[in-house]
Amino acid sequence: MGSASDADTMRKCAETLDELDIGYEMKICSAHRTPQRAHDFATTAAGRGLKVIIAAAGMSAHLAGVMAALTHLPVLGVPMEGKLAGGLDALLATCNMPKGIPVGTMSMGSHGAVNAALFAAAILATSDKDIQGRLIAFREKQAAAVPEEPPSA
Ligand code: RP5
Repeated sequence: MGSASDADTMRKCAETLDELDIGYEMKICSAHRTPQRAHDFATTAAGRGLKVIIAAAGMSAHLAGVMAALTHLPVLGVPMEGKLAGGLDALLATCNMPKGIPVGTMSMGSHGAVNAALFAAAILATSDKDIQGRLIAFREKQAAAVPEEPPSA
């Protein structure tokens, strides 16, 4: 994530990864304020065994794009909600990548944080049957928790 101020939102991502029993590391590395740290994180990620990078940033959100430029690993971007048009700036900065360097952009804020974990799980599930099983179980549990009838007024 780009800032400590993103942590509350990205804890939703961590909680979802915990539920799926998927290991992760959480770091603050800003494309703007700590560019060397962001560079080092991305360039060492594959060698350290990471499989997917989830990059959360707000405002002029370059973190996911910078990560994607520096590693062949799949990068999922989570735009943080913000004061300018609710965070539309971060959404556009994260998703509108030039061809050649893709970022899989999630929805904004906590919805995107949870979906990033689920999308990462889906990527990992293509080559890991245990994760696939846990992801399917998660989806079944989620479906079972949705009532068929709306609450009475
Ligand atoms: C971005 O700027 C961060 O990802 C954060 O969402 C936003 C604001 O950062 P702070 O000023 O709260 O540290 O780099």
